[in-house]
Amino acid sequence: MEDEKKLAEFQTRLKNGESIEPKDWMPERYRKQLVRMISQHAHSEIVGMLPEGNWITRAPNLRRKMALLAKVQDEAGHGLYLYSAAETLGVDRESMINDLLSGKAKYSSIFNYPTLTWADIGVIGWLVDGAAIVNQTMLAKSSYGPYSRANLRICREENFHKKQGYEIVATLANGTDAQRKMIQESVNRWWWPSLMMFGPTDKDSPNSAELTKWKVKIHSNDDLRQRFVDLTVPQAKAVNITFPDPDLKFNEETGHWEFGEIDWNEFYRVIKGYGPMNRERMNARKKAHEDGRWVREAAEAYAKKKKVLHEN
Ligand code: FAQ
Repeated sequence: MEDEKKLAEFQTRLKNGESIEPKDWMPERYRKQLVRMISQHAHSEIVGMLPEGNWITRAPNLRRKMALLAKVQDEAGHGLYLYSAAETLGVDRESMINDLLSGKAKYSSIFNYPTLTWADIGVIGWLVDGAAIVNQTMLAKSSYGPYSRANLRICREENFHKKQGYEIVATLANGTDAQRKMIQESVNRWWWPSLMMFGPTDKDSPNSAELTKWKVKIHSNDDLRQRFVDLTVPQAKAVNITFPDPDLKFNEETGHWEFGEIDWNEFYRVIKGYGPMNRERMNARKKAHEDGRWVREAAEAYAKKKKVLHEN
């Protein structure tokens, strides 16, 4: 009876657009879903440093190198805001990281593709950060306070990331024949995986109904994907880039760009761990975690010593 009353109050708060804060009562499923989603989002930011980090030493000039370094560091910061947001739900960071390293927790499919040329750095900023902004602008309005505030800040930084990416794309697209070829080839590889970032179609998305009910998601996977396509096609046209989709066409009646069928077999293969770079990404994270062990141990020993001194 008590819980039913609390649940009704909780639903009224959501209906009134109130934000839920860490010490407020919340249904266990709400807490669980948020921990799953926020921790996966945090892991994505951290693993997402790897494909671009791969090009820091090979950036074509100092200006590009400074921007890329700043971007990759921002992604680390996003991971940290998000782990902190998840910790407010009573889960500790070590267990979240163990879940990532054991393969129990997911991270975004997009980071399991390789960065083969410098053009990929432009395309990641433009398409991957572009897709992330569409998704995270919605999440900045989600019902859980710490998660919505983290996304607000993340989106401000992702906007800079997108601009630096699009500037690289525009420069290459207006460059030599070889540069134009390189950028188009990169877009051809990243377009479909970028569309997969929004998750399965609405009819195949098991978590959406619950997340929508709790106002964590405000728009569906398909609606956000469509919004991304509508925003991105004119940006491609402005720099004479095409997308590898013969079915892409503007529907005058709906005002939307229609697009072809996504290869869902590829999506499920990648999220099950069999994408082109899953193994490399996990090995790199495991090594980084192992290399940082001494820092964690030193910090723990320091905290313990401080506690003993304080108690005496
Ligand atoms: N990749 O029922 P749904 C970034 C999983 S940040 C891998 O629809 P949901 C910034 C899903 O987890 C990018 N797995 O799930 C950056 C679920 O599995 P589970 C990350 C995916 O939660 C830029 C199952 O499929 N952003 O890029 C994917 O309602 C550049 C069924 O799916 C976020 O994480 C996928 N693409 O919707 C960083 C945003 N899609 O857990 C560095 C927060 C679905 O039941 C460089 N997350 N799955 O075993 C979300 O908005 C949602 O969680 C979705 C999935 C939309 C990702």
